Amino acid sequence: KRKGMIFDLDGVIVDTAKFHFLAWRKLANDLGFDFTEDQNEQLKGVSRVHSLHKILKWGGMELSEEEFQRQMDLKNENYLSYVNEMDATEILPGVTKILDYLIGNDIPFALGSASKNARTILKKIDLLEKFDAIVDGTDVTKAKPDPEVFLIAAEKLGVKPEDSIVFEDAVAGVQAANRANMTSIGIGDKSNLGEADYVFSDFTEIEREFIEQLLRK
Ligand code: B16
Ligand code: MG
Repeated sequence: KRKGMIFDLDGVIVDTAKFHFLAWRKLANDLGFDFTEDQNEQLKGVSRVHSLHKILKWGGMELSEEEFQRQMDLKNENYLSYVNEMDATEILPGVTKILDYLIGNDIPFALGSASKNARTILKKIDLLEKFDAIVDGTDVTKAKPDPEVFLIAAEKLGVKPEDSIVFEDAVAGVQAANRANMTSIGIGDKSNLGEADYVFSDFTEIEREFIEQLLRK
């Protein structure tokens, strides 16, 4: 049976969440309020527009449409200044090994990310050419937990949803994978990723036997 794998980007392949946090926090601070790292958890996997809506709510603020757009652009510029400094050393532990295993065994894999900067980031870390398909924030109309991003990715890989395996660090992403009828693998903390079919703290915890077993199913 032909199986395929779909990887989220932020929090799975690289930890760009720290850069998003710095950039969103600067935006909040410039507007005169602050938010915590705990609150930042709620921004993971969430689109840029939705993130700003949430943050403004925390600060009890409203912006005109024009100012909203301006703040979003400023945040992105600031975020990209961090991204610009990235290189392949930022790839999270265990990721390269699994990608090389998939390539060596002719198992197709895609990126399924909410980020509009996904291609820029993949280029910085030298992974752009390795993926068989890339689906990101520029390709979708509905944000996670809507399954759209993963359904398009599976289609591009030529695999059925039920034969797709998704790696996700965000609750919304795990929900999207489940709604797509895919196997969901949470990367992170069991306490928030309980809805996933399997949870691992990071890729170094995933044994080759586990992957082989998933592929045989
Ligand atoms: P951008 P993922 C998501 O990436 C991030 O987790 C989320 O924090 C961010 O707001 C979203 O991308 C949009 O990113 O502003 O670059 O378009 O986890 O789906 O890879
Ligand atoms: Mg993520």
